[in-house]
Amino acid sequence: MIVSKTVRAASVALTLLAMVLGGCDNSGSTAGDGATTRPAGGKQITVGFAQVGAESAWRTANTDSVKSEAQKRGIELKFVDAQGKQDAQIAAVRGFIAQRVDVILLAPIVETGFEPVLKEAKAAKIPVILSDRRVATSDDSLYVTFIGSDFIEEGRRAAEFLVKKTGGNAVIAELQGTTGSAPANDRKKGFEEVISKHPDMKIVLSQTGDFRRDGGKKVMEAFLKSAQGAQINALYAHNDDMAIGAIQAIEEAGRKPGSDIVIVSIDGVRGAFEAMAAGKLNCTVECNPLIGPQLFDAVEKVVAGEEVPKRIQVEEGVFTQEQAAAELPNRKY
Ligand code: GZL
Repeated sequence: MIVSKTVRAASVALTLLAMVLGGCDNSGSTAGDGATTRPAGGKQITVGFAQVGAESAWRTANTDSVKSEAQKRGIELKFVDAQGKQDAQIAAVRGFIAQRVDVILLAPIVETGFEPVLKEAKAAKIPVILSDRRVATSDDSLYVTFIGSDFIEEGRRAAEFLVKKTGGNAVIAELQGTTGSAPANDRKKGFEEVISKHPDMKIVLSQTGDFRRDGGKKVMEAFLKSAQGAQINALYAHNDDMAIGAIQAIEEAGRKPGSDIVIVSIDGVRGAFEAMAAGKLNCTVECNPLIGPQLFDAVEKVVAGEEVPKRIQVEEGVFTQEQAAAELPNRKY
């Protein structure tokens, strides 16, 4: 077929325009340095990722894992940092639907309120993969799979450590994660399930620090100034960042974190291992953020029309002070 030079030039310009607009839309940049290489022989896959925010070291490691894995596989990643706002996350998903991405990755900030936009994605025949956190829905056709940790088990492991460390006798302060989020709900549930078997272990103060270091510090300062402050001899923090903030508050109050107040937290970030090596944190329950490879294995299966299990677990361990120094060099986040 003979195509005039003018028509060919116009179609090249239009394709280029579409690629430029698609790569730099307001939903963020493509992965890594923006360059994406088409996988050998494969269709260029485009994924939209609506991330929670950048509230903790865990989240930063999680974002890096997703971006670097997309880059490695030549997958175009449209990334949105929702900065902890659910309506921004919902708007991002709507944007991905409008851009007709191949797959949507969603790390839902909270468990509820996402069903309407998930129904829109389903109506648009764009598969959704839940990353890191789950949504509360009775209709599991709204997402292909949920890839994340077992937060209830993480809460149990934190409590089991504290039972052993305190001999089943503790006055506990609790720093909760983001209100309404699956990790906060489930870590509380798993922890309480275990301590309910120990009548001398009581949570006397509990409040959200929103998974943030400054939140943990601020709330712990208030706990220590409260009427029960002097009795607190154990702290359960839903993540390491809040524990690290609380450690600062405990020291500023003239008490010794890790001994006057036994501290257990969750994530297993580098800062937790440094705090344990310094004797200021007693245990961190690992919650692995490096799920980029598992997420994109699932993306590629979905695009290829292959089956993906509804639930993909992330394996993780528990680390105490005694192991911290030796384990530190091995930590990848
Ligand atoms: C858990 C993740 C939590 C981490 C926090 O999978 O959603 O959110 O525990 C992070 O550090 O902010």
